[in-house]
Amino acid sequence: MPFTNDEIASKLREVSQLMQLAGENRFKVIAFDRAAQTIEGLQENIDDYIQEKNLTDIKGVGKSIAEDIYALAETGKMPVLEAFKEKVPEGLVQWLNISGLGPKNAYKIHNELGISTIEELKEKIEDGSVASLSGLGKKSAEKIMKSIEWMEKFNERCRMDEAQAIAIPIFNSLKDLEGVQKIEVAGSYRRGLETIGDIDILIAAEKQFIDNLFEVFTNHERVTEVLGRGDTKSSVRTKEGRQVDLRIVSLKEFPAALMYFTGSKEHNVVMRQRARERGMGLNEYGLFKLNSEGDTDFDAPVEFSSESDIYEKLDLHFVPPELREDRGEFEIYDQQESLDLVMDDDIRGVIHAHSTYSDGKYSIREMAEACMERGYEYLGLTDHSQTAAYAGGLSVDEIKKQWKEIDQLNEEYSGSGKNFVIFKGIESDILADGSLDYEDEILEGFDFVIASVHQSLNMPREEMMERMRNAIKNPYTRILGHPTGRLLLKRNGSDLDLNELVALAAEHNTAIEINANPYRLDIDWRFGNKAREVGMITSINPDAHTIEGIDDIQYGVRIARKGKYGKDRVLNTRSADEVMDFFKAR
Ligand code: DGT
Ligand code: CA
Ligand code: CA
Ligand code: ZN
Repeated sequence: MPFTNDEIASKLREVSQLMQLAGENRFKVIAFDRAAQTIEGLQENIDDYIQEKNLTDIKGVGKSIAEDIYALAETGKMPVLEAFKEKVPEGLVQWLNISGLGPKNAYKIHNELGISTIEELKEKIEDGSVASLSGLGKKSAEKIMKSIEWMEKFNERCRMDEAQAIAIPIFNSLKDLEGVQKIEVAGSYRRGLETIGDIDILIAAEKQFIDNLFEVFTNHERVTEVLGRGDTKSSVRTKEGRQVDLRIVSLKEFPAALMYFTGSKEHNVVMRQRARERGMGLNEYGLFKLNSEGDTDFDAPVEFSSESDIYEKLDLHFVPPELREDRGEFEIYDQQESLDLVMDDDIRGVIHAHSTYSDGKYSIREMAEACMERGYEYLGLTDHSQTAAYAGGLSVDEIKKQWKEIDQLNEEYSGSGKNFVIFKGIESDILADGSLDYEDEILEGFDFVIASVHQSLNMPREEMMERMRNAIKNPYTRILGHPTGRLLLKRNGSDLDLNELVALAAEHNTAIEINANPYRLDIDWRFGNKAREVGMITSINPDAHTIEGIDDIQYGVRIARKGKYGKDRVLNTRSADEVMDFFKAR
C-alpha cells in the first residue's frame, strides 16, 4: 500500500524531534520540520511524486530528504529515522511531552547528567542537579517539575487532535475489510469532547468475520500492546500510550450499541429512565418490552433500524452526539426538531490569524491565499499588540505599514475580481487594568479588535473579573479572545465567573471567541447554555500562526456544536459585509 501524505509527514516530524534530542544541527532539524509541514499541506498525493521520482519538485523537499522518502517507499524503513532511533534512548522521547522543557534543554540535561528517563529527571531536579546546569537555574527546574506533575496527572487523557490522529488511521484500516457492515467511532470522541480518555470503535459484522477483524486490529502498526481479546471486544494500547477498544456486534444490535457506547453515561441514564416510563427496557443490545415484573423481556424486542428510531420510540427527536451530556438536551429535543447547529460548511471566513508581522510563520499574502484556497471569503488578520514584545507585538509604525499592505492586497483582489477581503484587526493584550494596548486614535483605525489576556493570568478572581469586564465594555473590543487562557491538560486558565462575562458580552454586543486551537477550545462549551439563554455571539477562530493552523477551525466547530451554537450565533458564518456590520456596531 502506498504511503499517505500524513504518514510521510509524521515520519519526517519524528526525525526532526529525534534530531533535536540528539543535539543535531538546528538547520537539519528545521529542514525536516518544514518538509513535514509542506507534505502535510500538499494537495496532490505524495505517492505520485514518489512514482515519478520528482519529490524535489516540492518546495522544501531537498535532495537528501527525497532520498530518505524513496528509501522508505522501497523498503518500508527510513534510514535516517532508524539511525536516530538507535541514537536516542526511548525514555528521552517522552521528555518531548514535558511543557516548558524544550528539546534543547532536554538534550543538555540528558547529555550533561547522563540520564534519559522521566523518573531520573525527577530525581535530578529534586537533588538540585538540574538547577545547577548553566542556562537552567532553580526557576526552570521548578517549572519542569510542575509540568511533569501535570503530565502524570493528565496522562490518562489526550486532546481531540491527538485522538483524531490515532482514531482515523485505525478506522480507515478497518472500514473496507470484508464483512464490515457498519463502523463508527463512538465514545467521547463522537461526542466531540475536548479531551479523550480512550477511543471506542464499533463495528457491525457477521460472526464469521470477527476473528479476522480482530486480527487486523491487534496487528495495526500503531499498536504496541494487546490488552485483551474476547469474542466481541478487543482492547489495545497504541504507541502514543492511548487505549483503543473495538467492539463487534450484529447489524441488528448496532444502533442500540452505538447509542450506548457513544454515551455519555449521564445521557444513557436518562434514556433508560425514559424507556422504563414507557414500559420498555433499553440497553446496549436493544430496546425491549418490560414483563409483568417490570424486568426487560429479551424475547419481546421493539424494532428499530437506526439511532433516530430509538429516540423516536422514546418521544424525542434525534439528539446530535455532541449534545449527549445531560445538559439540557432532553428539554430541547422533546419539543424542537433541530437547533440548526453550526456545521463545517457554514464557515465563510477566518477570523484571528497571525502573520510574520508578529509571531506568525507566513506573510499576509500567503495567509490570505491559503484562506482563498480553502474557499473562505475573508481573513480577519490579528497580529499581536505592542505589549506582547515576546511575540513580536506591533509598534504604531508597523501597524501603519501593515494597513498599507492590506489596502494594497484588497485593491489587488477586488481589481482581479476575487471575492475576498482582508480585515484589519489586532489581537490587543488586555493590560492589567483591563485597558487595551493602544491609544484610541490607533484603535479607531482597525476594522476590529480582539482583546485577549496573555500575561498575569493568575490574578485573584475578582481582580481578573474587573479586568475582563473593562475589556468587554471597551467599545473597541469586538471579540474577546480565549477568555481563560487555559492550555488543555497543561495549564488551568484564569479563575473567572464566565457566566457573568457571557451575559455581559451579550449585553454589549461583543462576541466571545471559541478559540479553535485544540490546546485551547476556550470558551468552554459548558457555558453554551448560558450563551444560548442570553443570545451571545461567538466566532470560531483558529488563532492560526501557520497555514495549517487555519484547519483547526474543524475542532472549534465541534465545540461550538457541543455548546449548542446555531449557525445564526456564529459570526464567521456570515458574509464579509455582515461581519463588517458587526464590527462597526460597537
Ligand atoms: P472517555 O473515554 O473517558 O473520554 O469517555 P467515554 O464517554 O468515551 O467513556 P468510556 O470509554 O468509558 O465508555 C464509552 C461509553 O460507553 C460511555 O460514554 C457510555 C457507555 N458506558 C460505559 N460504561 C457504562 C456504564 O457503566 N453505564 C452506562 N450507562 N454507560 C456506560
Ligand atoms: Ca472512550
Ligand atoms: Ca472505552
Ligand atoms: Zn492569537
